[in-house]
Amino acid sequence: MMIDENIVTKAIATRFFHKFLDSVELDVAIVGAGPSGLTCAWRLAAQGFKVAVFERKLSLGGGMWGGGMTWNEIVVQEESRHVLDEAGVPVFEFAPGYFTADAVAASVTLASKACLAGARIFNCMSVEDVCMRGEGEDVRVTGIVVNSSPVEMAGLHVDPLALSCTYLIEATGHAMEVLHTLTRKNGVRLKTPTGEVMGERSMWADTAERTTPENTREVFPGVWVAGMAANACFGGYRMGPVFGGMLLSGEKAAREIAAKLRG
Ligand code: 48F
Repeated sequence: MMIDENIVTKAIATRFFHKFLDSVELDVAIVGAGPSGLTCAWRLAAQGFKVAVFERKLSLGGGMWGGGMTWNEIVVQEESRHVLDEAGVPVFEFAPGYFTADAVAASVTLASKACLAGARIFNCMSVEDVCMRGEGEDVRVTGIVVNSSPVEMAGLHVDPLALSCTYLIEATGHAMEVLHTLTRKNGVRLKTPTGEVMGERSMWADTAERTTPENTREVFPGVWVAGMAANACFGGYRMGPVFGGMLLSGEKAAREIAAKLRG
């Protein structure tokens, strides 16, 4: 068969814009394709919700690829290994209750599960702002404002585009970019004890793993936090290369948001 470059161009443009146009009104927009965001996307898409993940980088997996200090193995605990088991990632017991998995296998498999379940993945797109509606008690985040990552990296003066969502999930890890933008630009108070982003504390893996799922919740009308962002938002500790809490956090966000979407 002769390859016609024009057909290749039309195929990519047509298919991409079909995918993008179909994502302008979302049930859930997830910012960040780390382990919590991907798990959440997989679980929501598998239930038929319209969900898209926006990831600044070309690659998916966030901080999971590098394991600890680039030694590409991760640790999960008993309570969370079912997520990797269900995804088909081989898991090995190292010591009673401590399981390891290949960080690359975990990253690519969770990404694959999310994609194949029907989540739209927009890599190389950065979320730079949110859409707001209402005043006072009725204020709510109703969407995201996205731009091409190369535009952002080059510092070009190019306007972004907006998409709507019923729920936005901040899964950007340590950075908490969405919450910082939301509070800085709008002067609003979050549902944290201080009303602000509390910031992450130093390492205490045991406590951090427990509080990551606990802190996974709605932090502002329309905005949920998941993964490391949940802990950092509520002043929790960090946990290093233990990833069980990330998986459980993604699962919890998906479970609770699905229940809300179903009404
Ligand atoms: O940091 P990340 O892996 O998030 P996570 O799911 O997992 C945290 C762990 O990797 C690790 C840890 C121990 O378990 O603490 O750090 O909480 O992935 C966050 C992703 O969000 C992307 C970023 O490139 C990364 O891949 N991201 C950050 N800001 C934006 C963004 C943004 N504004 N727009 C799009 N993507």
